[in-house]
Amino acid sequence: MTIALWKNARLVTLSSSTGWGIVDDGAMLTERGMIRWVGALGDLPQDQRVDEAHDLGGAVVTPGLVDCHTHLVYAGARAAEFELRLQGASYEAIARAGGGIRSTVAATRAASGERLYLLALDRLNALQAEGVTTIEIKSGYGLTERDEAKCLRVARRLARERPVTVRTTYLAAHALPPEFEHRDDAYIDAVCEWLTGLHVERLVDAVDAFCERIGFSLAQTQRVFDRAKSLGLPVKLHAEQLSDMGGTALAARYDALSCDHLEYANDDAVRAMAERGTVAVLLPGAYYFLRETKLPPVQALRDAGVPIAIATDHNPGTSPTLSPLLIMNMACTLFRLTPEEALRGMTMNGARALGLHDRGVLAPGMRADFVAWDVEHPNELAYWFGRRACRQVVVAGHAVRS
Ligand code: DI6
Ligand code: FE
Repeated sequence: MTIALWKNARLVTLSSSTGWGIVDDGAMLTERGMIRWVGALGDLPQDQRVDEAHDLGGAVVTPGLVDCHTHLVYAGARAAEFELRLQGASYEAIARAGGGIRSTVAATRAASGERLYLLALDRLNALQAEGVTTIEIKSGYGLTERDEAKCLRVARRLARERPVTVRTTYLAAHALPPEFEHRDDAYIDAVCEWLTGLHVERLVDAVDAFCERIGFSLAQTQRVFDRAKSLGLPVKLHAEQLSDMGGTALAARYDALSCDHLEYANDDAVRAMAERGTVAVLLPGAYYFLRETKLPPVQALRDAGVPIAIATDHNPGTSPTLSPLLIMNMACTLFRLTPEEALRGMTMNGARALGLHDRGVLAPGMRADFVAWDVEHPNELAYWFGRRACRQVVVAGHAVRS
Protein backbone atom coordinates (compact mmCIF):
# COMPACT_ATOMS: atom_id res chain seq x y z
CA MET A 1 0.00 0.00 0.00
CA THR A 2 1.23 3.48 -0.92
CA ILE A 3 2.49 5.60 1.96
CA ALA A 4 2.29 9.32 1.17
CA LEU A 5 4.14 12.09 2.95
CA TRP A 6 2.49 15.52 3.09
CA LYS A 7 5.02 18.10 4.19
CA ASN A 8 5.73 21.81 4.51
CA ALA A 9 2.49 22.66 6.30
CA ARG A 10 1.38 24.62 9.33
CA LEU A 11 -0.87 21.91 10.75
CA VAL A 12 -3.92 22.88 12.77
CA THR A 13 -4.62 19.54 14.41
CA LEU A 14 -7.40 20.45 16.94
CA SER A 15 -6.27 17.24 18.61
CA SER A 16 -6.52 18.39 22.22
CA SER A 17 -9.69 19.70 23.80
CA THR A 18 -8.60 23.34 23.67
CA GLY A 19 -6.25 25.34 21.48
CA TRP A 20 -5.53 25.11 17.79
CA GLY A 21 -2.93 22.38 18.18
CA ILE A 22 -0.57 24.06 15.71
CA VAL A 23 2.44 22.09 14.46
CA ASP A 24 4.87 24.28 12.51
CA ASP A 25 6.89 22.72 9.71
CA GLY A 26 4.39 19.92 10.08
CA ALA A 27 4.01 16.73 8.13
CA MET A 28 1.58 13.83 7.87
CA LEU A 29 1.84 10.30 6.59
CA THR A 30 -1.27 8.87 4.97
CA GLU A 31 -2.02 5.33 3.89
CA ARG A 32 -5.25 3.75 2.58
CA GLY A 33 -7.15 6.97 3.05
CA MET A 34 -6.18 7.30 6.70
CA ILE A 35 -3.71 9.46 8.61
CA ARG A 36 -0.90 7.31 10.01
CA TRP A 37 1.38 9.84 11.57
CA VAL A 38 1.31 13.59 12.38
CA GLY A 39 4.19 15.71 13.63
CA ALA A 40 7.04 18.07 12.88
CA LEU A 41 8.97 16.92 9.81
CA GLY A 42 12.14 16.82 11.88
CA ASP A 43 10.58 14.15 14.11
CA LEU A 44 9.80 11.78 11.25
CA PRO A 45 11.81 8.58 11.78
CA GLN A 46 14.82 8.54 9.44
CA ASP A 47 14.07 5.05 8.16
CA GLN A 48 10.38 5.78 7.42
CA ARG A 49 9.35 4.36 4.05
CA VAL A 50 7.71 7.01 1.82
CA ASP A 51 6.31 6.13 -1.62
CA GLU A 52 5.23 9.59 -2.69
CA ALA A 53 5.76 13.08 -1.28
CA HIS A 54 3.52 16.15 -1.56
CA ASP A 55 4.69 19.69 -0.78
CA LEU A 56 1.90 21.77 0.78
CA GLY A 57 3.82 24.98 0.13
CA GLY A 58 3.79 26.29 3.69
CA ALA A 59 -0.03 26.44 3.81
CA VAL A 60 -2.15 26.32 6.93
CA VAL A 61 -3.72 22.83 6.90
CA THR A 62 -6.91 22.02 8.83
CA PRO A 63 -9.17 19.00 8.99
CA GLY A 64 -11.66 18.87 6.10
CA LEU A 65 -14.79 20.91 6.76
CA VAL A 66 -17.95 19.10 7.83
CA ASP A 67 -21.18 20.83 6.81
CA CYS A 68 -23.53 18.99 9.14
CA HIS A 69 -26.85 20.64 8.18
CA THR A 70 -27.90 21.31 4.58
CA HIS A 71 -30.99 21.03 2.42
CA LEU A 72 -28.95 20.71 -0.79
CA VAL A 73 -31.44 18.91 -3.06
CA TYR A 74 -34.22 21.12 -4.41
CA ALA A 75 -35.28 23.03 -7.50
CA GLY A 76 -36.17 26.70 -7.79
CA ALA A 77 -34.93 29.86 -6.09
CA ARG A 78 -36.91 32.05 -3.69
CA ALA A 79 -35.62 35.51 -4.54
CA ALA A 80 -39.18 36.85 -4.97
CA GLU A 81 -39.95 35.76 -1.40
CA PHE A 82 -36.77 37.54 -0.30
CA GLU A 83 -38.10 40.71 -1.88
CA LEU A 84 -41.44 40.29 -0.08
CA ARG A 85 -39.64 39.91 3.22
CA LEU A 86 -37.61 43.04 2.52
CA GLN A 87 -40.92 44.85 2.14
CA GLY A 88 -41.98 43.66 5.57
CA ALA A 89 -43.70 40.26 5.10
CA SER A 90 -42.55 37.76 7.73
CA TYR A 91 -41.20 34.27 6.99
CA GLU A 92 -44.04 32.77 9.01
CA ALA A 93 -46.73 34.81 7.23
CA ILE A 94 -45.38 33.77 3.82
CA ALA A 95 -45.33 30.12 4.92
CA ARG A 96 -48.90 30.31 6.23
CA ALA A 97 -50.03 31.79 2.92
CA GLY A 98 -48.73 28.70 1.11
CA GLY A 99 -45.41 30.16 -0.02
CA GLY A 100 -42.10 29.39 1.63
CA ILE A 101 -41.19 25.71 1.86
CA ARG A 102 -44.31 24.74 -0.11
CA SER A 103 -43.19 26.71 -3.16
CA THR A 104 -39.89 24.82 -3.17
CA VAL A 105 -41.84 21.57 -2.79
CA ALA A 106 -43.83 22.34 -5.95
CA ALA A 107 -40.66 23.06 -7.95
CA THR A 108 -38.88 19.98 -6.56
CA ARG A 109 -41.77 17.64 -7.33
CA ALA A 110 -41.82 18.95 -10.92
CA ALA A 111 -38.08 18.35 -11.43
CA SER A 112 -36.59 15.04 -12.60
CA GLY A 113 -34.01 13.19 -10.54
CA GLU A 114 -31.41 14.05 -13.20
CA ARG A 115 -32.21 17.76 -13.03
CA LEU A 116 -32.09 17.72 -9.21
CA TYR A 117 -28.77 15.89 -9.38
CA LEU A 118 -27.21 18.51 -11.67
CA LEU A 119 -28.48 21.37 -9.49
CA ALA A 120 -27.21 19.76 -6.30
CA LEU A 121 -23.88 18.81 -7.92
CA ASP A 122 -23.23 22.43 -8.75
CA ARG A 123 -23.92 23.42 -5.14
CA LEU A 124 -21.79 20.60 -3.78
CA ASN A 125 -18.88 21.61 -6.02
CA ALA A 126 -19.07 25.18 -4.69
CA LEU A 127 -19.06 23.96 -1.09
CA GLN A 128 -16.16 21.62 -1.78
CA ALA A 129 -14.18 24.41 -3.43
CA GLU A 130 -14.27 26.00 0.02
CA GLY A 131 -13.10 22.95 1.88
CA VAL A 132 -16.14 20.74 2.56
CA THR A 133 -15.24 17.04 2.65
CA THR A 134 -18.28 15.72 4.56
CA ILE A 135 -21.83 16.93 4.13
CA GLU A 136 -25.24 16.12 5.53
CA ILE A 137 -28.11 16.38 3.06
CA LYS A 138 -31.73 16.44 4.18
CA SER A 139 -34.78 15.52 2.18
CA GLY A 140 -37.91 17.54 2.94
CA TYR A 141 -38.85 19.20 -0.34
CA GLY A 142 -40.55 16.16 -1.85
CA LEU A 143 -43.17 15.33 0.80
CA THR A 144 -44.50 12.29 -1.06
CA GLU A 145 -42.92 8.87 -0.76
CA ARG A 146 -41.81 9.01 -4.37
CA ASP A 147 -40.38 12.53 -4.21
CA GLU A 148 -38.63 12.03 -0.88
CA ALA A 149 -37.03 8.89 -2.34
CA LYS A 150 -36.08 10.82 -5.47
CA CYS A 151 -34.24 13.45 -3.41
CA LEU A 152 -32.52 10.92 -1.13
CA ARG A 153 -31.33 8.96 -4.18
CA VAL A 154 -29.82 12.17 -5.55
CA ALA A 155 -27.91 12.57 -2.28
CA ARG A 156 -26.61 8.99 -2.52
CA ARG A 157 -25.62 9.53 -6.15
CA LEU A 158 -23.59 12.61 -5.20
CA ALA A 159 -21.62 10.42 -2.79
CA ARG A 160 -20.94 7.87 -5.52
CA GLU A 161 -19.82 10.37 -8.10
CA ARG A 162 -17.90 12.94 -6.08
CA PRO A 163 -15.09 12.52 -3.52
CA VAL A 164 -17.14 13.45 -0.47
CA THR A 165 -18.88 11.71 2.41
CA VAL A 166 -22.64 12.27 2.37
CA ARG A 167 -24.92 11.52 5.33
CA THR A 168 -28.60 11.59 4.45
CA THR A 169 -31.35 12.78 6.76
CA TYR A 170 -35.06 12.09 6.23
CA LEU A 171 -37.01 15.30 6.84
CA ALA A 172 -40.45 14.53 5.42
CA ALA A 173 -41.84 16.19 8.59
CA HIS A 174 -40.66 19.56 7.23
CA ALA A 175 -43.99 21.10 6.12
CA LEU A 176 -47.54 19.95 5.55
CA PRO A 177 -48.06 19.31 1.82
CA PRO A 178 -51.23 20.81 0.30
CA GLU A 179 -52.89 17.43 -0.29
CA PHE A 180 -52.89 16.89 3.51
CA GLU A 181 -54.31 20.32 4.39
CA HIS A 182 -55.99 20.15 7.85
CA ARG A 183 -54.92 16.49 8.14
CA ASP A 184 -51.54 16.86 9.77
CA ASP A 185 -51.85 13.74 11.92
CA ALA A 186 -52.67 11.69 8.85
CA TYR A 187 -49.61 13.18 7.17
CA ILE A 188 -47.43 12.12 10.11
CA ASP A 189 -48.84 8.59 9.74
CA ALA A 190 -47.70 8.65 6.12
CA VAL A 191 -44.28 10.08 7.04
CA CYS A 192 -43.76 7.16 9.45
CA GLU A 193 -44.89 4.60 6.93
CA TRP A 194 -42.66 5.91 4.13
CA LEU A 195 -39.68 5.86 6.47
CA THR A 196 -39.89 2.12 6.82
CA GLY A 197 -39.63 1.62 3.04
CA LEU A 198 -36.88 4.19 2.57
CA HIS A 199 -34.91 2.58 5.37
CA VAL A 200 -35.15 -0.81 3.64
CA GLU A 201 -33.69 0.87 0.53
CA ARG A 202 -30.87 2.17 2.76
CA LEU A 203 -31.58 5.76 1.83
CA VAL A 204 -31.73 7.14 5.38
CA ASP A 205 -28.89 7.71 7.87
CA ALA A 206 -30.85 9.85 10.36
CA VAL A 207 -34.32 11.31 10.89
CA ASP A 208 -35.21 14.97 11.48
CA ALA A 209 -38.38 17.05 11.89
CA PHE A 210 -39.30 20.74 11.91
CA CYS A 211 -40.83 21.15 15.38
CA GLU A 212 -42.36 24.60 15.15
CA ARG A 213 -45.65 26.49 15.09
CA ILE A 214 -45.50 26.45 11.30
CA GLY A 215 -44.11 22.90 11.31
CA PHE A 216 -45.13 20.00 13.55
CA SER A 217 -46.09 19.67 17.20
CA LEU A 218 -44.16 17.96 19.98
CA ALA A 219 -46.55 14.99 19.89
CA GLN A 220 -46.17 14.64 16.12
CA THR A 221 -42.39 14.93 16.34
CA GLN A 222 -42.42 12.23 19.00
CA ARG A 223 -44.31 9.87 16.70
CA VAL A 224 -41.70 10.34 13.97
CA PHE A 225 -38.93 9.74 16.51
CA ASP A 226 -40.62 6.58 17.79
CA ARG A 227 -40.66 5.16 14.29
CA ALA A 228 -37.00 6.15 13.75
CA LYS A 229 -35.97 4.47 17.00
CA SER A 230 -37.92 1.32 16.18
CA LEU A 231 -35.81 1.09 13.00
CA GLY A 232 -32.57 1.82 14.87
CA LEU A 233 -32.08 5.21 13.20
CA PRO A 234 -30.65 8.20 15.09
CA VAL A 235 -32.64 11.42 15.28
CA LYS A 236 -31.93 15.15 15.12
CA LEU A 237 -34.27 18.12 15.30
CA HIS A 238 -34.92 21.61 13.93
CA ALA A 239 -35.71 22.98 17.37
CA GLU A 240 -36.50 26.35 18.91
CA GLN A 241 -35.78 28.33 15.72
CA LEU A 242 -38.75 30.68 15.76
CA SER A 243 -40.30 29.93 19.16
CA ASP A 244 -39.71 27.87 22.32
CA MET A 245 -41.64 24.64 21.70
CA GLY A 246 -39.68 22.34 24.02
CA GLY A 247 -38.44 20.28 21.09
CA THR A 248 -34.86 20.24 22.32
CA ALA A 249 -35.70 18.48 25.59
CA LEU A 250 -37.82 15.94 23.68
CA ALA A 251 -35.02 15.27 21.17
CA ALA A 252 -32.48 14.87 23.98
CA ARG A 253 -34.72 12.20 25.55
CA TYR A 254 -34.35 10.30 22.27
CA ASP A 255 -30.55 10.72 22.45
CA ALA A 256 -30.60 13.01 19.43
CA LEU A 257 -27.31 13.45 17.62
CA SER A 258 -28.02 17.18 17.44
CA CYS A 259 -30.54 19.94 17.95
CA ASP A 260 -30.28 22.63 15.35
CA HIS A 261 -30.99 26.42 15.31
CA LEU A 262 -31.78 26.89 19.05
CA GLU A 263 -32.27 30.67 19.10
CA TYR A 264 -35.17 30.23 21.54
CA ALA A 265 -33.67 27.39 23.59
CA ASN A 266 -33.97 27.92 27.36
CA ASP A 267 -31.86 26.65 30.28
CA ASP A 268 -33.78 23.36 30.51
CA ALA A 269 -33.03 22.68 26.86
CA VAL A 270 -29.33 23.36 27.39
CA ARG A 271 -29.27 21.07 30.43
CA ALA A 272 -31.03 18.30 28.53
CA MET A 273 -28.49 18.46 25.71
CA ALA A 274 -25.59 18.42 28.16
CA GLU A 275 -26.99 15.35 29.92
CA ARG A 276 -27.42 13.34 26.73
CA GLY A 277 -24.33 14.50 24.83
CA THR A 278 -26.45 16.12 22.10
CA VAL A 279 -24.57 18.55 19.87
CA ALA A 280 -25.92 22.11 19.45
CA VAL A 281 -25.83 23.05 15.77
CA LEU A 282 -25.94 26.82 15.28
CA LEU A 283 -26.94 28.21 11.90
CA PRO A 284 -25.94 31.87 11.63
CA GLY A 285 -26.85 32.02 7.91
CA ALA A 286 -30.55 31.57 8.66
CA TYR A 287 -30.36 34.00 11.58
CA TYR A 288 -28.76 36.59 9.31
CA PHE A 289 -31.01 36.07 6.30
CA LEU A 290 -34.23 36.20 8.36
CA ARG A 291 -32.85 39.25 10.17
CA GLU A 292 -33.53 37.54 13.50
CA THR A 293 -32.61 39.32 16.70
CA LYS A 294 -32.92 36.59 19.34
CA LEU A 295 -29.47 35.08 19.83
CA PRO A 296 -28.91 31.41 20.66
CA PRO A 297 -27.69 30.83 24.26
CA VAL A 298 -24.02 30.47 23.35
CA GLN A 299 -22.60 31.17 26.81
CA ALA A 300 -25.03 28.76 28.49
CA LEU A 301 -24.06 26.07 25.97
CA ARG A 302 -20.37 26.68 26.71
CA ASP A 303 -20.94 26.67 30.49
CA ALA A 304 -22.84 23.37 30.26
CA GLY A 305 -20.15 21.80 28.09
CA VAL A 306 -22.47 21.21 25.11
CA PRO A 307 -20.40 20.75 21.93
CA ILE A 308 -21.21 23.52 19.44
CA ALA A 309 -21.25 22.85 15.70
CA ILE A 310 -22.00 25.34 12.96
CA ALA A 311 -23.28 24.68 9.43
CA THR A 312 -24.41 26.49 6.31
CA ASP A 313 -28.06 25.26 6.54
CA HIS A 314 -27.93 25.72 2.77
CA ASN A 315 -31.54 26.03 1.58
CA PRO A 316 -33.41 28.36 -0.79
CA GLY A 317 -35.62 30.01 1.82
CA THR A 318 -33.54 30.98 4.82
CA SER A 319 -29.87 30.41 4.00
CA PRO A 320 -29.03 30.47 0.29
CA THR A 321 -25.27 30.46 0.85
CA LEU A 322 -22.56 28.15 -0.49
CA SER A 323 -19.77 29.51 1.68
CA PRO A 324 -18.76 27.67 4.84
CA LEU A 325 -16.12 30.34 5.50
CA LEU A 326 -18.74 33.09 5.43
CA ILE A 327 -20.72 31.04 7.97
CA MET A 328 -17.62 30.79 10.18
CA ASN A 329 -17.28 34.56 9.97
CA MET A 330 -20.97 35.04 10.85
CA ALA A 331 -20.68 32.61 13.76
CA CYS A 332 -18.08 34.98 15.19
CA THR A 333 -19.56 38.36 14.26
CA LEU A 334 -23.21 37.49 14.99
CA PHE A 335 -23.01 34.77 17.67
CA ARG A 336 -19.66 35.77 19.25
CA LEU A 337 -18.00 32.42 18.82
CA THR A 338 -14.22 32.59 18.83
CA PRO A 339 -12.49 31.76 15.54
CA GLU A 340 -11.27 28.55 17.16
CA GLU A 341 -14.83 27.59 18.18
CA ALA A 342 -15.98 28.35 14.63
CA LEU A 343 -13.37 26.00 13.16
CA ARG A 344 -14.13 23.26 15.70
CA GLY A 345 -17.81 23.82 14.90
CA MET A 346 -17.24 23.20 11.21
CA THR A 347 -14.90 20.21 11.75
CA MET A 348 -14.87 17.96 14.84
CA ASN A 349 -18.19 19.05 16.31
CA GLY A 350 -19.87 18.96 12.91
CA ALA A 351 -18.66 15.37 12.58
CA ARG A 352 -20.04 14.57 16.00
CA ALA A 353 -23.43 16.02 15.03
CA LEU A 354 -23.47 13.33 12.34
CA GLY A 355 -22.34 10.56 14.66
CA LEU A 356 -18.95 10.38 12.90
CA HIS A 357 -15.92 9.91 15.12
CA ASP A 358 -13.27 9.20 12.48
CA ARG A 359 -12.73 12.77 11.26
CA GLY A 360 -12.59 16.42 12.26
CA VAL A 361 -9.10 16.33 13.81
CA LEU A 362 -5.68 15.66 12.33
CA ALA A 363 -4.46 12.63 14.26
CA PRO A 364 -3.31 9.07 13.55
CA GLY A 365 -6.24 6.76 12.84
CA MET A 366 -8.45 9.55 11.45
CA ARG A 367 -9.56 9.84 7.85
CA ALA A 368 -7.09 11.70 5.63
CA ASP A 369 -9.56 14.52 4.84
CA PHE A 370 -7.81 17.88 5.05
CA VAL A 371 -7.64 21.33 3.48
CA ALA A 372 -4.70 23.62 2.66
CA TRP A 373 -5.50 27.31 3.02
CA ASP A 374 -3.80 30.47 1.72
CA VAL A 375 -3.56 32.08 5.15
CA GLU A 376 -0.85 32.43 7.78
CA HIS A 377 -2.91 31.65 10.86
CA PRO A 378 -6.16 29.68 11.25
CA ASN A 379 -7.89 32.65 12.87
CA GLU A 380 -7.97 34.16 9.38
CA LEU A 381 -10.47 31.51 8.26
CA ALA A 382 -13.16 33.31 10.26
CA TYR A 383 -11.72 36.77 9.61
CA TRP A 384 -11.85 37.18 5.82
CA PHE A 385 -15.24 37.01 4.22
CA GLY A 386 -15.82 36.56 0.52
CA ARG A 387 -12.17 35.70 -0.05
CA ARG A 388 -11.13 32.55 -1.90
CA ALA A 389 -8.69 31.18 0.62
CA CYS A 390 -8.84 27.48 -0.19
CA ARG A 391 -5.75 26.16 -1.97
CA GLN A 392 -6.24 22.41 -1.98
CA VAL A 393 -8.76 19.87 -0.70
CA VAL A 394 -7.68 16.30 0.09
CA VAL A 395 -10.23 13.54 0.63
CA ALA A 396 -9.17 10.10 1.86
CA GLY A 397 -5.59 10.92 0.93
CA HIS A 398 -6.39 12.05 -2.65
CA ALA A 399 -6.27 15.61 -3.93
CA VAL A 400 -9.74 16.63 -5.14
CA ARG A 401 -10.02 17.88 -8.69
CA SER A 402 -12.99 20.06 -9.45
N1 DI6 B 1 -35.71 25.60 8.99
C1 DI6 B 1 -34.98 26.24 8.08
O1 DI6 B 1 -34.25 27.17 8.30
C2 DI6 B 1 -35.18 25.61 6.78
N2 DI6 B 1 -36.03 24.52 7.12
C3 DI6 B 1 -36.34 24.58 8.38
O2 DI6 B 1 -37.07 23.76 8.92
C4 DI6 B 1 -35.86 26.55 5.83
C5 DI6 B 1 -36.50 25.84 4.70
C6 DI6 B 1 -37.13 26.77 3.70
O3 DI6 B 1 -37.56 27.89 3.99
O4 DI6 B 1 -37.19 26.31 2.52
FE1 FE C 1 -32.49 23.61 8.19
